Amino acid sequence: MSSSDRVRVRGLSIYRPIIYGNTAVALTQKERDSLTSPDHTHRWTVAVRSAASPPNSDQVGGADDLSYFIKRVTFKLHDTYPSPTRNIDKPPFEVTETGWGEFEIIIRITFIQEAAEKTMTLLHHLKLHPWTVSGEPEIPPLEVALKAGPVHSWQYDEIVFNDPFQNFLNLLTAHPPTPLPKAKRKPIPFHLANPGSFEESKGGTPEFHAGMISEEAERLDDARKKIIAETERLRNELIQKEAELEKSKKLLADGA
Ligand code: SLL
Repeated sequence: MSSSDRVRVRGLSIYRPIIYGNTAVALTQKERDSLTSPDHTHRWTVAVRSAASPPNSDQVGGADDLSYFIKRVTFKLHDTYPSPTRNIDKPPFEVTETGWGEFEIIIRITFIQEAAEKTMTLLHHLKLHPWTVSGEPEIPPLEVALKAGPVHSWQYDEIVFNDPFQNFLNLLTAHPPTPLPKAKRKPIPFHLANPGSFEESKGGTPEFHAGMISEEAERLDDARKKIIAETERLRNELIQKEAELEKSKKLLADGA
């Protein structure tokens, strides 16, 4: 390491796209019976991965090995699990378990020493049961869950490094992330909230793609327009009600 390596490159930001979340599958009755804890209903995997998915694979994300900048990922599971703090020091940064309940998982990312960065903490709600129309949790019967296939809950994020040290920057630029595909390449997975989609979505696996950025921007824009329209409507209603109030007050004063 030369002395210039320990210099921060001021004003520069560099980021790496990641995803974190889980995939869960319902266990068949036979699988349940073979477990040491027969009350467990699902097998799940919680992970931190690169955002791009490997080609021709059912895995969500994980095209790139992130160990060039991540040293350790700690998954803090529910206390009902033995040794609930799981330190993963080499890729894949994931934990696979069986269980019966959903809970919050604390995910801590420790960067390599050269990064000179603080640990990053993320929170993920372990999702076992299919997404529903109402958004209310609903536990479907086993046959329905088995037919529906894996449940996915993944969050995209970008880890931003500001004013990185020169040697860390060199390391990052030596490992450019696999770019996200421009558009959707795979059918979306089956969703209880979209039951019509079962046939067409067979084998569907979520995949993050660049188009999602503009889709999200559109959703935000629509929401913003709705809020403006609603604010306007409420403002008019308020003006009208105030006028009515004035009128009633006047009537009352005149009558008195
Ligand atoms: C619930 N608040 O009540 C949650 C807790 C805990 C889940 C869920 C495994 C336990 C074991 C397991 O699924 N814990 O190791 O047997 O829904």
